[in-house]
Amino acid sequence: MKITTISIFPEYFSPLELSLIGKARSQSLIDFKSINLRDFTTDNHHSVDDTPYGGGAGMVMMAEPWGLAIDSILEKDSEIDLIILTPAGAKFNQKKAEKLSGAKHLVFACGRYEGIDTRVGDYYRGVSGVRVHEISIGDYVVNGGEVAALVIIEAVTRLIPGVIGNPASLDEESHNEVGALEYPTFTKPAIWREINVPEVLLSGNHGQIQKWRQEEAKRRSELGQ
Ligand code: 6GU
Repeated sequence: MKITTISIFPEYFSPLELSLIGKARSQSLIDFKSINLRDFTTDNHHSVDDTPYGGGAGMVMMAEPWGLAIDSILEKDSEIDLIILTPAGAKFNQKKAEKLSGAKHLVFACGRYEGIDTRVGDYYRGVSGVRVHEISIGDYVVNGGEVAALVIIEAVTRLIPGVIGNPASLDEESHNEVGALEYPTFTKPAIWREINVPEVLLSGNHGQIQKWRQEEAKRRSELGQ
């Protein structure tokens, strides 16, 4: 899978060098590129934002640098999924992660300030080969789309075959109904600061263990904890 981020802070994506994703990159399972929006500005000041039409607080990111940056990607690759990060987008979830994990090339448009001129999404929705997704990571506001892109990249790339060391753990997740939280987990020692591991987990009875885990997962998701 190819992943390209477009941002005024391309260094924000350096954590992708680490851990499983870094390894997947070195094994060529993921081809990641972070591009700088300011490289696509046309004025001496490398401006990316301007005041909003209709007035109001803050600045809006101008369409043209985004247009030029996205066009530069489309010159090399005519089929992309363009993800525009915005708190006004559809909420991200595991189902969306699964759908995106089958994509060939994910392009993340990471806006700052009060967001990106709405015409960018409208324009690329009309370009063949481009699928536009406006996505939010939850009901809160963060300062820019970069951290949201990192969340989505991590959720999506771990679903790509070969990225996770133990694919059985993915299997177990997908058997869980969507939204169900997982069961409580323990490892050695069996008693820690006078707290015992539940007896059933020491029993060796796999049927009972599975039943207990299902009940606990259900109880947790009902409590929302
Ligand atoms: Cl994608 N961007 C910003 N700025 N805030 C958010 C978000 C995105 N998703 C939730 N809050």
